[in-house]
Amino acid sequence: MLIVNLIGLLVIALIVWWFWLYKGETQAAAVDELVIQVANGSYQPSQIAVPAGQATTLRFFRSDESPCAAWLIFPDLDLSEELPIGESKSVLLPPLAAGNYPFTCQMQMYRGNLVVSES
Ligand SMILES: [Cu+2]
Repeated sequence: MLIVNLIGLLVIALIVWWFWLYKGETQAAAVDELVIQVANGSYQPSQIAVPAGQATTLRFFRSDESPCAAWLIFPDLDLSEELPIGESKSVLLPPLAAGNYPFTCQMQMYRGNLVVSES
């Protein structure tokens, strides 16, 4: 009985970690060359650094067939884009002020963060 409870707790901890705590690696590479992979329940990389005050294009490549992955949402920018499966999709972002702009799938299971900073 105790073992079962422990396993249950472990599974919960793992889920919490995966969906809310795990950040992935920060990607500082030039955004022009970056393709963000949408696969296996995550955006890779999930942390994207872009300069403030200039329009940016992000490229997303969705290989995940889960219907939930179909929509990319930037709640703070009032922006949502449909991502086709197996194609690269460019998403245009307006010039932004410095700050963090999270992006998610429809149900907020996939999470990423756009880090905008003054260069
Ligand atoms: Cu989702």
